Amino acid sequence: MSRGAFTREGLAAGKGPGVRLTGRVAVSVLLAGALAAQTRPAPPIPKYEVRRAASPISIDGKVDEKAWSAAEAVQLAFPWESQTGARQKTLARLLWDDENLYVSYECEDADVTAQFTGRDDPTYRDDAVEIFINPRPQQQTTAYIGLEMNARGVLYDYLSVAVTPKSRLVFKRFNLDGVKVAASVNGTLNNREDTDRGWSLEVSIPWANFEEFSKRPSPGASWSFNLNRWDGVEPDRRMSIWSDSMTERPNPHVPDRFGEMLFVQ
Ligand SMILES: [Ca+2]
Ligand SMILES: [Ca+2]
Ligand SMILES: [Ca+2]
Repeated sequence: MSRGAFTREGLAAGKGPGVRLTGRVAVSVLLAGALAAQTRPAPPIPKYEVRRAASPISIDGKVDEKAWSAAEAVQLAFPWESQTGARQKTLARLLWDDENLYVSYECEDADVTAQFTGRDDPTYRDDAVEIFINPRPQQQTTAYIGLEMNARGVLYDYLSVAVTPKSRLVFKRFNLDGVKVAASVNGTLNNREDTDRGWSLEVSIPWANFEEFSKRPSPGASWSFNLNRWDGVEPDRRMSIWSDSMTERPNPHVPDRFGEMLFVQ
């Protein structure tokens, strides 16, 4: 297979360790050990300034529009030493305009793999990139919207709501309206015998999806979010992340550790 672009419109994503699906909701129970005290020092909560897109972005999985060159690129880190997967670089960028929030990922990857093809499939078991968005950081019991997207551009989207300090409900039947996701593979998807170069992904999310949380952002508005990536095939998997969640085992679902999303002109 050669380089291909996969587009899904109206797709959604879920979560990794400690997730149990029960009927209408997925109950995410954070394992006690996952929140155990860490010996590594906690990095400061990072801040990302989301700039306005100065020109149109085509959601085709290729991060080559002129607008992207003005966005700050963040590189995901590898906090979990116990994992055995390759440490492959990821750059992520965000932009906004009057219609959408835009997110892009560029993933170096010598072996691009993704099996799931249906919306709300467990794409986090594939090569996948994720973003969790909390448009109302001042809320007491944190709810956020998750998007987990594999190298085919298949989306698992959900609403995650805290029910106790250590457990969350994951509503995967929540589907973002008008979301567009596309991935582009530079290599051969699911051919494990050759060496790939990587894959990239773009997503656009219309603002109306956040209206129960927050009015549309204007310059100076501050939301919170985190970015992460699952890479590799079991047993050699690895998670990388923007703001270290400070869990003992890989677990990005810690909204107290989300970074700041500051909207600027
Ligand atoms: Ca593009
Ligand atoms: Ca991979
Ligand atoms: Ca969904």
